[in-house]
Amino acid sequence: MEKEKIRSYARELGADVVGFASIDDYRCAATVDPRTILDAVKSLVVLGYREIDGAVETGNDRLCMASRIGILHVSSRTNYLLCRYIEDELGVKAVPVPVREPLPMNTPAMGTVADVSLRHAAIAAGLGVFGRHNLVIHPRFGTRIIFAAILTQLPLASDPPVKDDLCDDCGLCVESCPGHALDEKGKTHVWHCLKASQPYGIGAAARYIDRLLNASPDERKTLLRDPFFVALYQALFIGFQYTCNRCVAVCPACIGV
Ligand code: B12
Ligand code: SF4
Ligand code: SF4
Repeated sequence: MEKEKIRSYARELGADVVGFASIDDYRCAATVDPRTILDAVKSLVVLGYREIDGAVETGNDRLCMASRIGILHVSSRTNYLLCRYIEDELGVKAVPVPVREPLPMNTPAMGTVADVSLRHAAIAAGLGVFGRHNLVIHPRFGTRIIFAAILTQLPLASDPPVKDDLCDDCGLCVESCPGHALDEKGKTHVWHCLKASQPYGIGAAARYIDRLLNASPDERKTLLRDPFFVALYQALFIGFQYTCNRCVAVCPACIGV
Protein backbone atom coordinates (compact mmCIF):
# COMPACT_ATOMS: atom_id res chain seq x y z
CA MET A 1 0.00 0.00 0.00
CA GLU A 2 2.74 2.49 1.03
CA LYS A 3 4.86 1.23 -1.86
CA GLU A 4 2.04 1.88 -4.32
CA LYS A 5 1.41 5.40 -2.98
CA ILE A 6 5.10 6.29 -3.23
CA ARG A 7 5.51 4.67 -6.64
CA SER A 8 2.55 6.44 -8.16
CA TYR A 9 3.50 9.87 -6.75
CA ALA A 10 7.12 9.43 -7.89
CA ARG A 11 5.97 8.49 -11.42
CA GLU A 12 3.68 11.51 -11.46
CA LEU A 13 6.67 13.69 -10.52
CA GLY A 14 8.84 12.35 -13.34
CA ALA A 15 10.61 9.14 -12.27
CA ASP A 16 10.56 6.41 -14.93
CA VAL A 17 11.05 3.50 -12.56
CA VAL A 18 10.80 3.08 -8.80
CA GLY A 19 12.13 0.21 -6.69
CA PHE A 20 12.28 -0.52 -2.97
CA ALA A 21 15.00 -2.13 -0.86
CA SER A 22 15.06 -3.15 2.76
CA ILE A 23 18.12 -1.48 4.28
CA ASP A 24 19.44 -4.95 5.21
CA ASP A 25 19.81 -5.71 1.50
CA TYR A 26 21.94 -2.62 0.80
CA ARG A 27 25.49 -3.95 0.88
CA CYS A 28 28.33 -1.68 -0.14
CA ALA A 29 31.64 -1.95 1.70
CA ALA A 30 32.89 1.40 0.36
CA THR A 31 30.16 3.62 1.80
CA VAL A 32 29.15 4.42 5.40
CA ASP A 33 26.49 2.50 7.32
CA PRO A 34 23.18 4.22 6.35
CA ARG A 35 22.21 4.12 10.05
CA THR A 36 24.79 6.87 10.62
CA ILE A 37 22.81 9.04 8.19
CA LEU A 38 19.26 8.39 9.42
CA ASP A 39 18.44 6.97 12.81
CA ALA A 40 16.21 3.83 12.55
CA VAL A 41 16.48 3.80 8.76
CA LYS A 42 14.64 0.78 7.37
CA SER A 43 14.43 1.14 3.61
CA LEU A 44 15.54 2.80 0.43
CA VAL A 45 13.27 4.09 -2.31
CA VAL A 46 15.31 4.07 -5.52
CA LEU A 47 14.22 6.18 -8.48
CA GLY A 48 15.45 5.69 -12.05
CA TYR A 49 15.39 8.32 -14.81
CA ARG A 50 15.97 7.26 -18.38
CA GLU A 51 18.55 9.19 -20.35
CA ILE A 52 17.53 10.76 -23.66
CA ASP A 53 18.70 8.46 -26.49
CA GLY A 54 19.52 11.32 -28.88
CA ALA A 55 21.63 13.03 -26.21
CA VAL A 56 23.48 9.83 -25.27
CA GLU A 57 24.24 9.11 -28.91
CA THR A 58 25.25 12.60 -30.07
CA GLY A 59 28.97 13.24 -30.32
CA ASN A 60 28.27 16.68 -28.83
CA ASP A 61 29.27 16.22 -25.21
CA ARG A 62 27.94 19.66 -24.15
CA LEU A 63 24.43 18.78 -25.26
CA CYS A 64 24.70 15.31 -23.76
CA MET A 65 25.63 17.03 -20.50
CA ALA A 66 22.72 19.48 -20.91
CA SER A 67 20.38 16.50 -21.01
CA ARG A 68 21.97 15.09 -17.84
CA ILE A 69 21.43 18.47 -16.17
CA GLY A 70 17.71 18.01 -16.95
CA ILE A 71 17.78 14.77 -14.94
CA LEU A 72 19.59 16.54 -12.09
CA HIS A 73 16.79 19.14 -11.93
CA VAL A 74 13.85 16.73 -12.21
CA SER A 75 15.32 14.23 -9.75
CA SER A 76 16.20 16.89 -7.22
CA ARG A 77 12.65 18.27 -7.25
CA THR A 78 11.15 14.77 -7.13
CA ASN A 79 13.38 13.79 -4.20
CA TYR A 80 12.40 16.87 -2.21
CA LEU A 81 8.65 16.54 -2.85
CA LEU A 82 8.66 12.80 -2.20
CA CYS A 83 10.53 13.23 1.10
CA ARG A 84 7.98 15.84 2.12
CA TYR A 85 5.15 13.44 1.19
CA ILE A 86 6.74 10.57 3.17
CA GLU A 87 7.15 12.80 6.23
CA ASP A 88 3.72 14.52 6.03
CA GLU A 89 1.48 11.69 4.80
CA LEU A 90 3.26 8.53 5.96
CA GLY A 91 4.54 9.92 9.26
CA VAL A 92 8.21 8.87 9.19
CA LYS A 93 11.49 10.65 8.44
CA ALA A 94 13.14 10.61 5.03
CA VAL A 95 16.51 11.74 3.62
CA PRO A 96 17.08 12.50 -0.08
CA VAL A 97 20.16 11.01 -1.79
CA PRO A 98 21.15 13.11 -4.82
CA VAL A 99 22.15 11.84 -8.26
CA ARG A 100 25.59 13.35 -7.76
CA GLU A 101 26.89 16.24 -5.66
CA PRO A 102 27.18 17.26 -2.91
CA LEU A 103 29.66 14.45 -2.31
CA PRO A 104 31.96 13.87 0.65
CA MET A 105 35.01 15.73 -0.75
CA ASN A 106 37.08 16.24 2.39
CA THR A 107 37.94 12.53 2.79
CA PRO A 108 40.84 10.39 1.50
CA ALA A 109 38.58 9.26 -1.41
CA MET A 110 38.22 12.94 -2.43
CA GLY A 111 34.69 12.75 -3.82
CA THR A 112 34.98 9.33 -5.48
CA VAL A 113 32.84 7.60 -2.83
CA ALA A 114 29.32 8.91 -2.17
CA ASP A 115 27.28 8.83 1.05
CA VAL A 116 25.12 6.11 -0.52
CA SER A 117 26.14 4.02 -3.55
CA LEU A 118 23.21 4.33 -5.93
CA ARG A 119 24.33 1.37 -8.03
CA HIS A 120 24.27 -0.96 -5.01
CA ALA A 121 20.96 0.61 -3.93
CA ALA A 122 19.43 0.09 -7.40
CA ILE A 123 20.51 -3.56 -7.49
CA ALA A 124 19.08 -4.15 -3.99
CA ALA A 125 15.82 -2.54 -5.16
CA GLY A 126 15.47 -4.90 -8.12
CA LEU A 127 16.28 -2.26 -10.74
CA GLY A 128 19.13 -4.05 -12.50
CA VAL A 129 22.45 -5.85 -12.40
CA PHE A 130 26.11 -4.87 -12.83
CA GLY A 131 27.55 -5.11 -16.34
CA ARG A 132 31.19 -5.46 -17.47
CA HIS A 133 31.38 -1.62 -17.40
CA ASN A 134 30.61 -1.68 -13.64
CA LEU A 135 27.38 0.24 -14.29
CA VAL A 136 23.86 -0.99 -13.60
CA ILE A 137 21.90 -2.35 -16.54
CA HIS A 138 18.12 -2.00 -16.21
CA PRO A 139 15.93 -4.62 -18.00
CA ARG A 140 14.14 -1.92 -20.02
CA PHE A 141 16.44 1.12 -20.22
CA GLY A 142 19.74 -0.77 -20.31
CA THR A 143 22.69 1.34 -19.16
CA ARG A 144 20.88 4.56 -20.09
CA ILE A 145 19.50 5.13 -16.63
CA ILE A 146 20.45 7.49 -13.81
CA PHE A 147 19.49 6.90 -10.19
CA ALA A 148 18.52 8.91 -7.13
CA ALA A 149 17.20 7.55 -3.81
CA ILE A 150 15.52 8.27 -0.52
CA LEU A 151 16.40 6.74 2.85
CA THR A 152 13.24 6.17 4.91
CA GLN A 153 12.12 4.76 8.25
CA LEU A 154 9.34 2.76 6.53
CA PRO A 155 9.69 -1.01 7.04
CA LEU A 156 9.50 -2.02 3.35
CA ALA A 157 10.54 -5.36 1.85
CA SER A 158 12.92 -5.44 -1.11
CA ASP A 159 11.47 -5.79 -4.59
CA PRO A 160 12.47 -9.02 -6.36
CA PRO A 161 16.02 -8.89 -7.70
CA VAL A 162 16.78 -9.05 -11.42
CA LYS A 163 18.02 -12.61 -11.91
CA ASP A 164 19.12 -12.47 -15.56
CA ASP A 165 22.64 -11.53 -16.56
CA LEU A 166 21.87 -8.60 -18.85
CA CYS A 167 25.49 -8.14 -20.00
CA ASP A 168 26.58 -10.48 -22.79
CA ASP A 169 30.26 -9.58 -22.34
CA CYS A 170 30.52 -8.14 -25.86
CA GLY A 171 33.46 -6.01 -24.71
CA LEU A 172 32.37 -2.83 -26.54
CA CYS A 173 32.53 -0.73 -23.35
CA VAL A 174 36.09 -1.87 -22.60
CA GLU A 175 37.29 -1.33 -26.18
CA SER A 176 35.75 2.12 -26.56
CA CYS A 177 36.94 3.58 -23.24
CA PRO A 178 39.45 6.32 -24.17
CA GLY A 179 41.06 6.19 -20.72
CA HIS A 180 41.49 2.37 -20.52
CA ALA A 181 39.62 2.70 -17.24
CA LEU A 182 37.78 -0.62 -17.64
CA ASP A 183 40.65 -2.91 -18.56
CA GLU A 184 40.57 -4.70 -15.20
CA LYS A 185 37.36 -6.73 -14.76
CA GLY A 186 35.17 -5.66 -11.83
CA LYS A 187 36.99 -2.37 -11.23
CA THR A 188 36.76 1.09 -12.78
CA HIS A 189 40.14 2.79 -12.68
CA VAL A 190 38.77 5.98 -11.16
CA TRP A 191 41.65 8.35 -11.98
CA HIS A 192 41.92 7.09 -15.58
CA CYS A 193 38.19 7.67 -16.08
CA LEU A 194 38.35 11.11 -14.46
CA LYS A 195 41.28 12.18 -16.65
CA ALA A 196 39.47 11.11 -19.83
CA SER A 197 35.97 12.24 -18.91
CA GLN A 198 36.50 15.46 -16.92
CA PRO A 199 39.14 17.59 -18.65
CA TYR A 200 37.90 20.60 -16.65
CA GLY A 201 37.74 18.71 -13.34
CA ILE A 202 39.60 19.25 -10.12
CA GLY A 203 42.96 17.88 -11.39
CA ALA A 204 42.98 20.24 -14.37
CA ALA A 205 41.86 23.18 -12.20
CA ALA A 206 44.63 22.51 -9.65
CA ARG A 207 47.30 22.34 -12.39
CA TYR A 208 46.04 25.56 -13.98
CA ILE A 209 45.97 27.44 -10.67
CA ASP A 210 49.50 26.22 -9.98
CA ARG A 211 50.66 27.59 -13.36
CA LEU A 212 48.91 30.91 -12.64
CA LEU A 213 50.55 31.23 -9.24
CA ASN A 214 54.00 30.65 -10.69
CA ALA A 215 53.55 32.81 -13.79
CA SER A 216 55.07 36.22 -14.48
CA PRO A 217 52.58 39.12 -14.77
CA ASP A 218 52.66 38.90 -18.59
CA GLU A 219 52.20 35.10 -18.62
CA ARG A 220 49.32 35.52 -16.15
CA LYS A 221 47.50 37.84 -18.56
CA THR A 222 47.88 35.28 -21.35
CA LEU A 223 46.73 32.44 -19.10
CA LEU A 224 43.59 34.35 -18.07
CA ARG A 225 42.66 34.89 -21.74
CA ASP A 226 43.28 31.25 -22.66
CA PRO A 227 40.19 29.35 -23.94
CA PHE A 228 41.03 26.61 -21.45
CA PHE A 229 40.52 29.08 -18.59
CA VAL A 230 37.14 30.06 -20.05
CA ALA A 231 36.14 26.38 -20.16
CA LEU A 232 37.28 25.96 -16.54
CA TYR A 233 35.20 28.99 -15.58
CA GLN A 234 32.09 27.43 -17.15
CA ALA A 235 32.74 24.12 -15.38
CA LEU A 236 32.91 25.96 -12.06
CA PHE A 237 29.28 26.92 -12.23
CA ILE A 238 27.99 23.81 -14.03
CA GLY A 239 29.60 21.41 -11.57
CA PHE A 240 31.04 18.02 -12.60
CA GLN A 241 30.96 18.11 -16.38
CA TYR A 242 31.61 14.94 -18.40
CA THR A 243 33.03 14.96 -21.89
CA CYS A 244 32.83 11.17 -22.15
CA ASN A 245 30.00 8.69 -21.80
CA ARG A 246 31.28 6.06 -24.23
CA CYS A 247 30.68 3.12 -21.87
CA VAL A 248 27.02 4.15 -21.67
CA ALA A 249 26.55 5.03 -25.35
CA VAL A 250 28.00 1.84 -26.83
CA CYS A 251 26.33 -0.65 -24.50
CA PRO A 252 23.72 -2.57 -26.52
CA ALA A 253 22.16 -4.31 -23.50
CA CYS A 254 18.35 -4.08 -23.45
CA ILE A 255 18.29 -1.25 -26.01
CA GLY A 256 15.11 -1.39 -28.09
CA VAL A 257 13.41 -3.79 -25.66
C1 B12 B 1 32.10 9.05 -7.71
C2 B12 B 1 31.37 8.59 -8.93
C3 B12 B 1 32.10 8.42 -10.09
C4 B12 B 1 33.63 8.47 -10.10
C5 B12 B 1 34.16 7.17 -9.47
C6 B12 B 1 33.40 5.90 -9.90
C7 B12 B 1 33.53 4.70 -8.95
N1 B12 B 1 34.47 3.84 -9.12
O1 B12 B 1 32.76 4.48 -8.07
C8 B12 B 1 33.93 8.65 -11.62
C9 B12 B 1 34.15 10.12 -11.92
C10 B12 B 1 35.14 7.87 -12.15
C11 B12 B 1 32.61 8.21 -12.25
C12 B12 B 1 32.49 7.88 -13.57
C13 B12 B 1 31.29 7.57 -14.17
N2 B12 B 1 30.07 7.64 -13.63
CO1 B12 B 1 29.78 7.92 -11.78
N3 B12 B 1 29.33 8.16 -10.02
C14 B12 B 1 29.99 8.37 -8.91
C15 B12 B 1 29.06 8.42 -7.68
C16 B12 B 1 28.79 9.90 -7.37
C17 B12 B 1 29.57 7.71 -6.44
C18 B12 B 1 30.08 6.27 -6.71
C19 B12 B 1 30.64 5.62 -5.48
O2 B12 B 1 30.31 5.95 -4.35
N4 B12 B 1 31.56 4.65 -5.69
C20 B12 B 1 32.26 3.96 -4.64
C21 B12 B 1 31.83 2.52 -4.49
C22 B12 B 1 30.33 2.34 -4.57
O3 B12 B 1 32.38 1.78 -5.53
P1 B12 B 1 32.88 0.30 -5.25
O4 B12 B 1 32.19 -0.30 -4.09
O5 B12 B 1 34.36 0.38 -5.28
O6 B12 B 1 32.35 -0.46 -6.52
C23 B12 B 1 33.07 -0.40 -7.74
C24 B12 B 1 33.59 -1.72 -8.20
O7 B12 B 1 33.97 -2.52 -7.13
C25 B12 B 1 32.47 -2.29 -9.03
N5 B12 B 1 31.66 -3.33 -8.38
C26 B12 B 1 31.21 -3.38 -7.11
N6 B12 B 1 30.51 -4.49 -6.93
C27 B12 B 1 30.48 -5.14 -8.11
C28 B12 B 1 29.88 -6.35 -8.47
C29 B12 B 1 29.98 -6.78 -9.81
C30 B12 B 1 29.32 -8.05 -10.23
C31 B12 B 1 30.70 -6.01 -10.77
C32 B12 B 1 30.83 -6.42 -12.20
C33 B12 B 1 31.31 -4.79 -10.37
C34 B12 B 1 31.20 -4.40 -9.04
O8 B12 B 1 31.60 -1.21 -9.34
C35 B12 B 1 32.14 -0.02 -8.86
C36 B12 B 1 32.90 0.61 -10.02
O9 B12 B 1 34.17 1.07 -9.76
C37 B12 B 1 27.76 7.71 -8.24
C38 B12 B 1 26.47 8.21 -7.61
C39 B12 B 1 26.22 7.52 -6.31
N7 B12 B 1 25.84 8.24 -5.30
O10 B12 B 1 26.34 6.31 -6.22
C40 B12 B 1 27.87 8.00 -9.74
C41 B12 B 1 27.39 6.93 -10.77
C42 B12 B 1 27.94 5.60 -10.32
N8 B12 B 1 28.02 7.34 -12.01
C43 B12 B 1 27.29 7.12 -13.02
C44 B12 B 1 27.74 7.32 -14.36
C45 B12 B 1 26.69 7.21 -15.46
C46 B12 B 1 29.11 7.57 -14.62
C47 B12 B 1 29.82 7.75 -15.96
C48 B12 B 1 29.23 7.08 -17.19
C49 B12 B 1 30.11 9.25 -16.24
C50 B12 B 1 29.08 9.94 -17.11
N9 B12 B 1 29.41 10.35 -18.30
O11 B12 B 1 27.96 10.08 -16.65
C51 B12 B 1 31.21 7.17 -15.61
C52 B12 B 1 31.24 5.64 -15.75
C53 B12 B 1 32.44 4.98 -15.15
C54 B12 B 1 32.32 3.47 -15.06
N10 B12 B 1 32.08 2.78 -16.16
O12 B12 B 1 32.47 2.92 -13.96
C55 B12 B 1 25.92 6.58 -12.64
C56 B12 B 1 25.74 5.11 -12.99
C57 B12 B 1 24.33 4.76 -13.45
C58 B12 B 1 24.21 3.29 -13.79
N11 B12 B 1 23.31 3.00 -14.71
O13 B12 B 1 24.91 2.46 -13.23
C59 B12 B 1 25.87 6.89 -11.07
C60 B12 B 1 25.14 5.86 -10.22
C61 B12 B 1 25.21 8.27 -10.94
C62 B12 B 1 23.68 8.17 -10.88
N12 B12 B 1 23.10 8.92 -9.98
O14 B12 B 1 23.04 7.45 -11.62
N13 B12 B 1 31.62 8.20 -11.36
S1 SF4 C 1 33.05 7.53 -18.88
FE1 SF4 C 1 34.51 7.36 -20.61
S2 SF4 C 1 36.52 7.32 -19.62
FE2 SF4 C 1 35.02 6.85 -18.01
S3 SF4 C 1 34.89 4.59 -17.98
FE3 SF4 C 1 33.25 5.32 -19.34
S4 SF4 C 1 34.20 5.26 -21.39
FE4 SF4 C 1 35.88 5.19 -19.91
S1 SF4 D 1 28.98 -2.97 -23.67
FE1 SF4 D 1 28.82 -5.20 -23.78
S2 SF4 D 1 30.33 -5.95 -22.24
FE2 SF4 D 1 29.97 -3.78 -21.82
S3 SF4 D 1 28.37 -3.84 -20.26
FE3 SF4 D 1 27.34 -3.57 -22.24
S4 SF4 D 1 26.80 -5.68 -22.88
FE4 SF4 D 1 28.33 -5.84 -21.21
